[in-house]
Amino acid sequence: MIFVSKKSVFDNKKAIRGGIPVVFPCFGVWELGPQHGFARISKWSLLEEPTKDSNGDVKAVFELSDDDNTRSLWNNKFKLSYTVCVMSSGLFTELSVNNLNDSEPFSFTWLLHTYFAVPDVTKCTISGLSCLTYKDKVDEGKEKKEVNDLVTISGFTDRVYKEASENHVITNVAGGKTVLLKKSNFPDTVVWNPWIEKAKSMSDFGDDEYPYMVCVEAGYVANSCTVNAGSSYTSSQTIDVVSK
Ligand code: TA6
Repeated sequence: MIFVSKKSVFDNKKAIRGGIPVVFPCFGVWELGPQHGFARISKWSLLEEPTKDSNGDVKAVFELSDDDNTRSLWNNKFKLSYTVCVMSSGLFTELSVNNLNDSEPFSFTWLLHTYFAVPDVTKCTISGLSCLTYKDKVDEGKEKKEVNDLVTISGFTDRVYKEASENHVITNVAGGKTVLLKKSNFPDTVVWNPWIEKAKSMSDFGDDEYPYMVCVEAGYVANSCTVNAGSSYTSSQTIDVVSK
């Protein structure tokens, strides 16, 4: 169900080209540091040993706290935790951030950059975006309105949909399954496929891989989220296989 490029790099420097990278504290180009922020290229610690419950579901919790590097880019004290539950029915992932500053609030954008594996991206449909306003990043960032009930991919696609539905049904995922992406506290949804030319320009992505993936990304990205000192914020998504 989850795509990882055969050319992905695993050097703890470049983001993995696949899986569900954590985008924090900034989605997109960041004037203070690397695109999509530092979280996805940082070394996280395992907060809790993975546990298996009576249903056979496995849960692991990872943690990332501020350090000299993060503070040199984004001068805030924080603790980020990333909970991953692998269940027989699907996958639950949750992000929680604590503002550990003495008094200063901080603002951020964040997103789960989910790469879905698909047999043919042109045969996928994505619900829950109809009539929404989106930023079309392949057309000078113009604001457009989604006129289709179901979004399909037939070329280079990079759209930030604002105030999207909490539920997206994605068809033709991994062997033709239908999955339900349920979001909580992720108001926006990004849809991305690099298509032919962009795929060729990415050293960590095979030229022939674009038909076999689609990113449908739960995010809080159109506006920033502000958390006061001593407070926290949590967002999550669940991916359930709804039909084989
Ligand atoms: O989520 C879509 C996007 O923002 C695209 O603009 C594209 O840049 C993609 O993320 C991948 O970004 P990356 O920095 O991982 O190459």
